[in-house]
Amino acid sequence: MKDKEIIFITSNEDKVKEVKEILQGFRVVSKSFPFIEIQGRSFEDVVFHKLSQVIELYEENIIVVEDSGIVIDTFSRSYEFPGIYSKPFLNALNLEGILDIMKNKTNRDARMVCCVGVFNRLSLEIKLFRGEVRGVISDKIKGSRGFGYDPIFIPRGYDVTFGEDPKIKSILSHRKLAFEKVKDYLLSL
Ligand code: ITT
Repeated sequence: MKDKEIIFITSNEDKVKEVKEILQGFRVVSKSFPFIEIQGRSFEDVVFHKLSQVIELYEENIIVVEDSGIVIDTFSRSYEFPGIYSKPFLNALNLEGILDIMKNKTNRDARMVCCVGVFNRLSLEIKLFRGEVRGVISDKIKGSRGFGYDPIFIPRGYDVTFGEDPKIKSILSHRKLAFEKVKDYLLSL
C-alpha cells in the first residue's frame, strides 16, 4: 500500500488508542460517527451495517470500522450473548450487576471478540477480520485500566484481568489479533 493512511470510524477513543498502537507505521485518522446499530445476530452483520452508513460519507481509500464485545458461554446457545449487545448489556447492568447475575454460575468461560470491516475503495472490496481471545469472568472487579469489560475479563493462562494489566491486553487481545490480520491485508495491497 503506497499511501499508508486509513480512516477508522468509531466514537470510542479507547479503541482508537489501541488501534493506533497496533497499526504502527500507518497513519490512522479517526472520525467519530453516531452509528445506528442493527439488531442482528452477529458481529459481522453489525460491521456490514456500520460500513454501509459511512462509505459514501468519506473519500479516503481505506475505511475501517469495527464491532466488538464479550461472549459469555453460560448465556450463549447457538447465538453469541451479549455479543453485539455488549454495550447496552453493560450500560444496563454495570460490571457489578453482571457479576451479580453470574454469582452462582460455575461455567465462567467467556471470550472477547473484535470484528473489523475494511472497505477498499480502489477495488470496491469489503474484507472482514475477526479476532478472539478466550478467558473467564472474574469473581470480582479487578483493575481500573482499559475500558468496558476489561476489569472482569481474565485471559486464559493468566490470573489478572485486562483491567489490571494493559500490557497483557496489548499482546493478546481480540483487537490485537483482528488488527494484525488487517495489517497483513493492507501490506499485501
Ligand atoms: P463504535 O463507535 O465503534 O461503535 P462503541 O463503543 O459503541 O464504539 P461497540 O458498539 O463495538 O463500540 O460496543 C462494544 C462494547 O463492548 C463497548 O461498549 C465495550 O463495553 C465492550 N468492549 C469492546 N471492546 C472491548 C475491550 O477491548 N475491552 C473491554 N470491553 C470491550
